[in-house]
Amino acid sequence: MSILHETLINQAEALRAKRTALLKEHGDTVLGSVTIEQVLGGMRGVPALVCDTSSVSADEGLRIRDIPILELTDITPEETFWLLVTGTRATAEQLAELRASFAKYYQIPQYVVDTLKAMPKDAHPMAMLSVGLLAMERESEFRAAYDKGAGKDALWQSLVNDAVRLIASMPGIAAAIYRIRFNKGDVIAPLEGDHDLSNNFAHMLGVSDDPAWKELVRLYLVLHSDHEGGNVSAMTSYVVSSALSDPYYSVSAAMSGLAGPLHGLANQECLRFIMDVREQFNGVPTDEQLTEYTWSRLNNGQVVPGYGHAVLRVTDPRFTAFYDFGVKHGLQDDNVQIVHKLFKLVPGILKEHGKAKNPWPNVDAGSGALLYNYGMTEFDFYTVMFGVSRAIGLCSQMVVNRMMASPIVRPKSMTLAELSGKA
Ligand code: HAX
Repeated sequence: MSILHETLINQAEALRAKRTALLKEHGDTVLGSVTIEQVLGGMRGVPALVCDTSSVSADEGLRIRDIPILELTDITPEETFWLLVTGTRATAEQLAELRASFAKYYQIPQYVVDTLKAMPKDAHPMAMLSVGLLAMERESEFRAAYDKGAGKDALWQSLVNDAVRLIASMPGIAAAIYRIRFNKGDVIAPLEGDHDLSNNFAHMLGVSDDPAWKELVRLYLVLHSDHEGGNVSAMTSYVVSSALSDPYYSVSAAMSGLAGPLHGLANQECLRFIMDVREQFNGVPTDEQLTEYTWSRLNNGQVVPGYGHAVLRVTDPRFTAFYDFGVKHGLQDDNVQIVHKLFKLVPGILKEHGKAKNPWPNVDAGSGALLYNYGMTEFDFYTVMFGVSRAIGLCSQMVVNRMMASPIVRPKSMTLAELSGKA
């Protein structure tokens, strides 16, 4: 049994006991009411999910296990996973074992690479990511344990093994997609030994040897890892895994949600927007030019990518972390300058426009310009980078929910006629 299993074993019992006690003593406590606007409006603000790994408040943004994300910008993906799934900061011994467990799975099965190579040359990298994960489903220990009749309360243990393998395989799948889809040459083998996940990912991508690039990959993997339970990708994996589908199915489904332009694909759209601005003005526009450009976009019924959020009402702290990274490394290229100029101008424009509830930048507003700066210029790939990171949070949420023995999700839908009858 791994140190991670040992750490979680007591927590699993405590979590189940807490859930049972809450149900028994407070099961009929009313949390709020649901309006027709919420039913018709994407369930905004309906308190209907449990997520212990992280929380997002309107006025501060992401906290992982109650620690503000801006206090975690120096940690590794391994430390992030440990913190998300256990709620504690890992010791050196715990981290060493986790890193070694990940390293065992950096090499992905050849059949996954062959499957990716067999896909159409113009397949979207996110479609390839979902397919790559589904191809690996046969490796699931969770499904094997279920098939062998493992009891409901024990299933989380094989889920932990799947989580470790899936998280460790994501960089290999993603890097293979990058190299195959963008004709970058052979797929690069992982580093020998138990290098940490982000170093290994940076190596397998083969984009740059710059230490700052490695630092950016690490930061990227930490910042996108989790964003509570109500966003499209997290909720998708929550629902799918509640049917006891294994993590390969659940994360693959979540990646299909992340591929949407209003969710993870926004980072690709953001850079496209920035490049359009650069092309239109042959470089960095003046404030007046950028203001006019943004207004014409809004008047055309288009959104400003990278701005607005369903929950946040302040600048996303993850945007701040990327912004600070650019400043720390003295990045000054046109794209970075346009990101800075948009940050100065867009909130005022969106406020005046009066539609968006949140005029401030979200995580996607600046990340693409940084990736581009270090030589990852294929922005169709950016959401895959996001997906590698998000798998860490999705798997953590899945493990915690399974430890709690959460039941299948089954809310009630209503017809429009039934809703009208309530009006
Ligand atoms: N530009 C222009 N209009 C915007 C806007 C923006 N950036 N953000 C919101 N609005 C508009 C909405 O389209 C909506 O218009 P309608 O009433 O005509 O439908 C109105 O303002 C109210 O929307 P909201 O309540 O403020 O925002 P939502 O919760 O409905 O949507 C979104 C949140 C993030 C989808 C939205 O702000 C948006 O489309 N932003 C641009 C795309 C983007 O950056 N997405 C990434 C989000 C972060 C993320 O999940 N990453 O994975």
